[in-house]
Amino acid sequence: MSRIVTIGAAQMGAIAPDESRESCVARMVELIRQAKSRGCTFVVFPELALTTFFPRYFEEDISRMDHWYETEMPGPATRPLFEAASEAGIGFYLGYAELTPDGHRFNSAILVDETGRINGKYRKVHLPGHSEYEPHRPFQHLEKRYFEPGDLGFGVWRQHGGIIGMAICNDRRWAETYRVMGLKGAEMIVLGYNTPDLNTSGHEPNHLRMFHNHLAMQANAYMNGCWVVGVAKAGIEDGCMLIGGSCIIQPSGEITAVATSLEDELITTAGDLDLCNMPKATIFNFAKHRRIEHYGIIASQTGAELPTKLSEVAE
Ligand code: CDV
Repeated sequence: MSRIVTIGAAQMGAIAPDESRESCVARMVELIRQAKSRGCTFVVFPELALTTFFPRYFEEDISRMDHWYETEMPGPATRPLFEAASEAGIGFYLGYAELTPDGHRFNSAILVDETGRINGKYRKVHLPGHSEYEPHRPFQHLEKRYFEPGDLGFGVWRQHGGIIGMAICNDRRWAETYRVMGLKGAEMIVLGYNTPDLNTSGHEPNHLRMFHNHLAMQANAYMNGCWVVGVAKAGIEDGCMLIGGSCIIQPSGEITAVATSLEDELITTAGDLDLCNMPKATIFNFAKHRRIEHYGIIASQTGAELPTKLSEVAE
């Protein structure tokens, strides 16, 4: 049986602070229409795809930010997306801000199957940025203020004849993200991102933002023998430039499609999940080659602990 999934990476251009959910959803429905006409069965949307990237705004009283979050999924504004996708027989990944009934806030994503059923949920684990106002920055990145670290771990789900895992933005820079899902058999890891073209934490030439974006996803696709689909919200949002560069990466680590604009843009690849088989059976056959007796500190220690002696050479 063929395991080809025609993947659509649905990059979105900027979302202005006053743009409504309905308008964002109408843009996504148009991308679903294009995806259908190009034979896609699965579409990936960005992180926080229903609103502007609101963690750039400081608010003392967090409850005054409630309007940026979804309290139900689908809700009245998002239901047309679910309907359009299921009518088209298309499954999708959608990133949004989640406010739970008991008051917890997460940067979340869902995996929806081709019938419109929510098959999986992920809550962002690696939250970047800071929790208090930092006046030296040209703009804020307050994810640590507005979200709790995800409490669901890195799940994978059977869908579209394969095994799909989810991540969100900053997660893509961490090898652990992919390896945990790789150890659960992930054949496709999908993620959305909002990445300013300026590093406000330290000096870094702007061109490195795109290089690191692709470097991390390509390397980890290769090292886990899986497809990786990374989808941007791009362009100038309220004066803040977000990189584009949405891409589809095959298990060799090579990019098969890349966005060329900073606007709403659909890129596609007919992705054969069986391309995962060879790397998973040979060079990255985890069961055969991993040496877990040497990996313990990866899961028990966060920061680096330096050697105490000047040189520690094994006898
Ligand atoms: N939304 C994000 O997680 N953005 C981060 C920051 C650090 C730019 C990113 O890793 O792209």
